[in-house]
Order: sequence, then C-alpha cells, then structure tokens
Amino acid sequence: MATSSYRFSIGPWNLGQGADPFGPPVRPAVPFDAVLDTAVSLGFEGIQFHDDDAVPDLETLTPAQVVKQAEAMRRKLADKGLVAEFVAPRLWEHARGIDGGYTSNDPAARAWALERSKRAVDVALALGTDLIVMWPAREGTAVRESKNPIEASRQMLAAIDVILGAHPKIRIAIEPKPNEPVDHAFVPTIGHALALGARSADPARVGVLIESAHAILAGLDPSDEMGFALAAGKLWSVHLNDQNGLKFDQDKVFGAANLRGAFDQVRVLEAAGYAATGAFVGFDVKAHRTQPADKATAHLATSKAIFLKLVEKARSYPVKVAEQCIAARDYEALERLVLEHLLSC
Ligand code: GLO
Ligand code: MG
Repeated sequence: MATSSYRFSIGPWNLGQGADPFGPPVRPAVPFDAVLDTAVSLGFEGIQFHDDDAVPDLETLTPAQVVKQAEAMRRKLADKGLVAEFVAPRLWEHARGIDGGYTSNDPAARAWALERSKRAVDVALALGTDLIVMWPAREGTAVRESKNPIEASRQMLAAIDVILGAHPKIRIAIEPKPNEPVDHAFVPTIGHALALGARSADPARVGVLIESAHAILAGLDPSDEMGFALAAGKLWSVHLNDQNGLKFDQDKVFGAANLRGAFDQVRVLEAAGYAATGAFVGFDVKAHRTQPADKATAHLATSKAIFLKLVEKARSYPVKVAEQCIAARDYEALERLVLEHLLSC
C-alpha cells in the first residue's frame, strides 16, 4: 500500500492567529477560503469543522437556513476537491456554555447544548459527513464539588443518545481530554469514552478520536490508547501532535517532543491497517506564536512529512530480528534495534 493511501485532514483552528493566555493575536485571521487553499496545496483532502466554522452565526439562523448554508459549503468544498471529515458542536465558546453544555448546572444551558448538537447533526449531514466529534471541553469542573460526577456521567450518556437519536446514520467520535479548559474533565480517557459508548442507545455508532497530546496529558501512551481503540474497531479519527510532558496543551508538531512515541503511534496504525479503513489522519497542531503569517503553515507540512517518513520507518522495521529478540526475551537488544532503526538513514 502506498504511503499516499492515508487521507489527511485539518481544521481551520490549525491556522490560528498565535494568541495565547498571555498575549493577543499576532497574525491576521486566515480567511476560510485561504484555509481551503492551504489544505489543497499541502495535500490535505479532509476539512474538520466546528459547526459554526461551516455555518457562521448559526445561532441566529433557522434550522432550514443552517442546512442551506451548510449545503453551500459542501459545494464550495467539492469545487476544490475537498470533503468534510466531521462536525463538532462548539459548545465551549458560547456564553451559554460557560459552565459546560451537557453537564451545566443550569438546565436552560443543558437544553441549549442538546439543541445546538442537533443543529450540528444537520450541518454534518448537509456537508456530506456522518461523523460528529464530541470534545467535551467544559464538561467537567474547576471546583470539584460544583458538580455531581454521577449525575454528570448520566448527562453525558443522555447527550450521546440525543445525538444518536437525531439521525439513524450519524456516528459519534468522542475526543477525550483530561483537562484544559477545565481542571478535571468528566470523560478524560479513551476507556471512559468507550465505556460510555457501550452503554449508549446504539454502541455500534459510538467510537473515538484520539489526540496524542490528550493521551500524554492523561499520563498515558498514545499508541496504547490507539491500540485499545483499534482492538475494538473504534478508532474513527486521530489528532496527531506532540506534547512535552504535563503542562498546557501544546499542540506541537507530530514527533517534535518524542519521535519514538510518534513512531509507535504510526506503527500501531500501520499494524491495524488504519489507512484502509478510510478514516482520516488529522494533525491538531498549531504554529508557534513567533511565526510570521507567511510561515505559519509549516507546522502542518512538517507534521505530514514526519508522519510519512515514520510510515516508511514502520514498513522497513526489521521484523524478523525483532521477533528473535522477543523470543529470546532480550528486550535490551530490542531497545537497541528500535533506536538504531530510528537513527538509520
Ligand atoms: C483541544 C481539542 C480541539 C478539538 C477540536 C475539535 O484541545 O483538541 O482542538 O480537537 O475543537 O472538536
Ligand atoms: Mg483535538
């Protein structure tokens, strides 16, 4: 299988303006059409959407108007040879989602979150995708005693069922993250996500999106998280990136902090035949604040180039020698084999 058989995707937030909690934007906003052109020029076929990336101001529109605008977006994508990968209801930026959506302590906010998620389903279908990504950003607490975790778990499950109920074809990929913006999130790992999915009204339609950095922030190995989901046939998308230990979510270039860890992720995707499933490889990376606008796409190009080099490394891995090391239980020799393979040209 050619390395090019992987399908790559990006979201408009991966072309950000460089703001961080201590400084304002330093680059002009990238117009949506320029996002699409960048995707095409870098060889990305899929576009990831928040619901309001696809239909700006969707809160002010009727459901019919929302669908009409999403259909127009689908035509715009098709004109450029692009497709929509998924739609994520962006509950965390709206004022009503300040305390979370599905798990807010305000019943009116909870009702809003469910309605907004149903609109996101409309947007997804009109864009031609059946995949909803659920990143439960503010579904958690900063003050632990402010929410009841038993009730919150039930509310998360009920939200999944509402989204599944919105259309018989719709699938949900839960993207767990243990913290940020909240201190403790209610669905922090892939295990939690799959357990919720298994209890949903239609487990076959609930899977996961694994982001490397989110697994690392949970103290877990991303390739093992992927392996767990792949064994269950539930890895429906990935956000590859990197993360230097336990701190704020860095969204570094894939492989930038731990090249061996990146290799292990590619290896497990290769072993499972991920490319053949048709699922996308996304890079949830952001350009450093220091980058000027004309160099603020390099993080995407580099992530993709490193991924493809690691695919070659996975395919040229000396499997027979590795098997001999394993059979002899000589894991020191295996360690050296892996390191030398990564260093070889
Ligand atoms: C943030 C998340 C975020 C999501 C995106 C799609 O940490 O990774 O980028 O992936 O909003 O829901
Ligand atoms: Mg992500």
